[in-house]
Amino acid sequence: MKRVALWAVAVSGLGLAFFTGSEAAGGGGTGTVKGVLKSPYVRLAEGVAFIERVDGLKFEPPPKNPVMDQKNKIFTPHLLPVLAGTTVDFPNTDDVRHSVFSRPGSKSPFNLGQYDAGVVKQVKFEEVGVTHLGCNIHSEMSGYIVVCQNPYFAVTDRKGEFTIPDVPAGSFKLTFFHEKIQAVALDVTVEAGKETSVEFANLKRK
Ligand SMILES: [Cu+2]
Repeated sequence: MKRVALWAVAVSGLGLAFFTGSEAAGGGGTGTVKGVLKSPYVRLAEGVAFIERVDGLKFEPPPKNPVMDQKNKIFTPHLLPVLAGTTVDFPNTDDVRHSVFSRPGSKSPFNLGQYDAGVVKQVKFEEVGVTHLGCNIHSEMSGYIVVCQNPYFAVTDRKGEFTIPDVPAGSFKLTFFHEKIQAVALDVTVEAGKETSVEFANLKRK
């Protein structure tokens, strides 16, 4: 009888990763990637660090839609990373109308039109890449949706630090998105039960 390993692991509450087959990356256990973006711009806005691509695994969007709120005329959170295939809720919790759209150059173009307080609109993000949000009524509103190929991503804190847990053992490209910093990629090797430390240094402003 051919033995096929099949199990599911919760990934940071973001969804499920299904590891299939003995040769899949999941067969080797998981480790943690811890790192930092060394740049003064991390204090101005958060970024997101993510593994570019993980092959051999199937990822399911989270059962509960992540939320990009509009509150006090601010996109909240300012930056939302999601797994490809995820539907994002865009509630309007202000008492004024908003008109959310994707700015030029966005990977997933859309325009929700004007809508009232209390209304929730939805957008499904299929394409891997960055979408820059704007509002046609409040030009100062700005936010980002970063769509990733896999659920191994983490938002940076005010020091630029991030932790990506439960990454399958293997070798990957680790990169990031930050609105003010030019992206670069690093090679990382993740070992089961271990923590891999990375540092993005000598970063340039966009
Ligand atoms: Cu608005």
